[in-house]
Amino acid sequence: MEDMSEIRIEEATRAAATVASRLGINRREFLQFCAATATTLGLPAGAEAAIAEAVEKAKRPSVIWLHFQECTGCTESLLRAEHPTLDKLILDVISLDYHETLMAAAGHQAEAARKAAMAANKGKYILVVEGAIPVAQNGIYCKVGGQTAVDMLKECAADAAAVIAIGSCSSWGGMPSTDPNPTGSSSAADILGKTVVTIPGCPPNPYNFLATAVHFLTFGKLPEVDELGRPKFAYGRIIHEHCERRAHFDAGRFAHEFGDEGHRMGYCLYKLGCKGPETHANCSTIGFGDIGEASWPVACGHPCIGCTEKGVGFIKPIHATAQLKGMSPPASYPGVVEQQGKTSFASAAALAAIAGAAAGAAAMLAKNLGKQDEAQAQQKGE
Ligand code: FSX
Ligand code: SF4
Ligand code: F3S
Repeated sequence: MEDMSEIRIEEATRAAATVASRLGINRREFLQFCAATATTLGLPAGAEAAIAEAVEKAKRPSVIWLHFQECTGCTESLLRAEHPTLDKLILDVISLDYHETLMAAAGHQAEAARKAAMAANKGKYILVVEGAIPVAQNGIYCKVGGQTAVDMLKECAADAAAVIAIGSCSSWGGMPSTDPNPTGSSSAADILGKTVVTIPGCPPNPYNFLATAVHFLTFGKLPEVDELGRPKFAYGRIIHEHCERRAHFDAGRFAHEFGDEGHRMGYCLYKLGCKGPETHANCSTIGFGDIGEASWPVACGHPCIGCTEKGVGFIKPIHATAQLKGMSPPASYPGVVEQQGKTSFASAAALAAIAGAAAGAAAMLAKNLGKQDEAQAQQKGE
């Protein structure tokens, strides 16, 4: 066993050195990324070696990325990921052959690039769909290159190896489908008449997309999904289970108004309409936007609006109280002395991982553990 793990470590180290020099990043940073991705995916110890090797050797899958009714926040959030900088990594993990926001080409040139990429990778490319697809009045509310979104989606999906709907808009209609939905905004699955892999969130967490792409690269298939097409590693649990304010919920300590004493003390936001108890996502364990703790809505003092949950986000009134679904005790409780709701991201992520939650616990764990050490050292100094 020991020999095997030594071989794997050697392989991972060698692969990491190759990829790191290819990307112009440091090897340690790349290995941290592989380990964090493996943990995010809920894979057993040692899987980081397979990931490092896949990123080194596997042929990058061609990706055609379509934009329809949306705000481009999904792409924006991907561009803000920093582990290592996504622009380097994503372009090394996938071959982004068509992406209207990022490509330099425009007009006919862009359309020609899409058709060429589809023909060259027929049956093998991944189609990523960002934005809802309007169906009212024969789809005239969204056209690209003179083609309706409905027609373009069907054309591109016909020869795709897999379809991933990124963001709530393409996953289930999202913001554009808000009542009364005048354009008939629909999901990619509705248009294609089949379940597709969905990465909902408005915007979605970039690591959930990245981990899904790395899974495809490493294992040649997309990760296991729930009945709504959401990867279970990221959407298998409700936010409430690992929320840093959960101890306040269980103790009956709530904020009743924005700015009241309970709100200032970091109490539970349930009575302000937090939809954490009925929303499946890993926001509470992996945070958002690479800035460590306090980097997701609830930590910032805003109730979760359920942006990843069909039938909740943009559907239920923001301040209506959530339906308490599948209540279970949390895997861990924040310390009772942390009256201001300031559980560290690192400890929440580590505990979730230890509990075997496979809830996407550690995308930024290594980095934030570093921050945690710095903060503790500073506190001691003081
Ligand atoms: Fe939708 Fe993407 Fe919301 Fe925006 O483009 S999921 S509107 S954050 O970003 O599709
Ligand atoms: Fe956290 Fe919201 Fe649950 Fe309160 S209701 S514990 S703020 S997820
Ligand atoms: Fe969305 Fe709620 Fe997470 S609003 S980003 S699902 S905390």
